[in-house]
Amino acid sequence: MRSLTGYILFSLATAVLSVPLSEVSVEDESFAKNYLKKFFNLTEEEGPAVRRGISPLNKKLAEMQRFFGLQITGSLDADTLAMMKKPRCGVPDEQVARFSTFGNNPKWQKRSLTYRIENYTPDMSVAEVDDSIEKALQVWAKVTPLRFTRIYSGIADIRISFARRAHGDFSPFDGPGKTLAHAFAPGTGIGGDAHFDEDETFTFRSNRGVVLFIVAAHEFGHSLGLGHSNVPGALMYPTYSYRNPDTFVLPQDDVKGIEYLYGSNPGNDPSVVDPTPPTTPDACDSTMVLDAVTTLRGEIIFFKDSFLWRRLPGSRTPQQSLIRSLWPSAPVDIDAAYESQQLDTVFLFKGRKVWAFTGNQPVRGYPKTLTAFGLPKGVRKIDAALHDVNSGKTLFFVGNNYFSYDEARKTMEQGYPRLVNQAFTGLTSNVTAAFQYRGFTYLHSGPYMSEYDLGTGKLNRVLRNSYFLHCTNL
Ligand code: 0DY
Ligand code: ZN
Ligand code: ZN
Repeated sequence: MRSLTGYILFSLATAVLSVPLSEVSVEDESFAKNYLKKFFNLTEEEGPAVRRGISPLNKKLAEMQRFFGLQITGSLDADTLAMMKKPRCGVPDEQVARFSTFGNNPKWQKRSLTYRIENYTPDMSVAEVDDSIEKALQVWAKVTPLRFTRIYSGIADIRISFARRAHGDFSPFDGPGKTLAHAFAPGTGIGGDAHFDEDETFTFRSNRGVVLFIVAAHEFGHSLGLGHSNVPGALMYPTYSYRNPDTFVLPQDDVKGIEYLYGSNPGNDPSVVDPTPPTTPDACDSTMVLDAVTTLRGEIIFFKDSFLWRRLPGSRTPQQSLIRSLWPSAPVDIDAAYESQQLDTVFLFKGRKVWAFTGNQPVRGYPKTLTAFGLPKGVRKIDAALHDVNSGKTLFFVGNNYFSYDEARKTMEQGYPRLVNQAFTGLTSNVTAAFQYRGFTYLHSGPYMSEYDLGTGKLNRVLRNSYFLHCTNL
């Protein structure tokens, strides 16, 4: 069996499973489990591996060890634990977990590969399937020396098919949801092949169902030798999230992964290639300027580009994910955000538009425009929004000014805008994000964050983003 799990099983069979977890302290064991849950998608699910006596934990340990180039033992040994405890910023760049390849780095030994579409899904037209597959292969061809030729008969390197449930490769599909597709690492026979779960609803570009182009591009990453990446936003991240196929650009992490295997595209003139590949913002970057910050039911949420970090009340380490995975209909690159605890609603601002969500449900009637909040028509965007729990007022920052919105009366207060500098001392540039937490008010300007006590009007101290948004341990 040469499936994804097959590779892991194969390497485990040759590995020593001698150091049992019981020799490790209970704290270390649960630390390791949490680490694997967070970064390597460890779940408690049953699978073929469980029946063979290899637990999901051992499997994930092996995966992680491969990631970091440690000895693959599948057990929690000292080296592995030490790697888990290394702060991410202290790790040399080469060792930061990101893209991965399979066990012995299988890759194609030729640059010209053939593919064949063996059957079609009834969900889409033939032309749409052909186009999605072709474009998905081009995603990789663009950044490598690899070239793909379609064949209509005979045995192709990459055989593409749609199937449901058991389909002859010992990795049956699971009905709608969960596994959407799988693919085999480079090799002869089934190697390189990509299978799509016919129980999914595939689409060409709508955000209902799953976009075949995106899933296929991910699967072909496997067909070419890439494993999963733990960088949120990477195409090879283990979970699907909707992206617009018309504007898709292969993220930086995936470019690095595939170039590591095959080198870059010799025909690419660096000045005419795509816009710089999208990168995932790094909490460890002390110069990062956040787009917005808000609370949400006791959590703090930090926004940057298409990403957010959630800082849960009990935990010091924020979790990064895509904005879309929390709110599929939300915008990216937002300007401002705030939470109204009374309405149990979070408002997101971008340009003249305002979105509203209660929990992860969109609120009916939104998106609205800024004028719905009583802001003058001339305001094209706001820089930040701050909800003051004590007064029930929400401040909207626009340039040097701010407005004050009365949440209870749903009107803008008289006598505004006022100058930001008159109410908040010590700010040297515009407010870029704002929020309240545990009675204090935080105004970001650039990478700095000023802590105010609104009761006394006093500036307490100037901090960095990292005060709340800790650099994650990886
Ligand atoms: N296939 O490549 C997968 O990763 C399987 C799981 C694997 C253990 C066989 C899979 O279908 N995972 C789902 C997936 O969508 C997970 C999910 O979100 N339901 N993977 C493909 C995918 C497609 C597009 C991932 C990304 C983008 N990032
Ligand atoms: Zn299959
Ligand atoms: Zn995958």
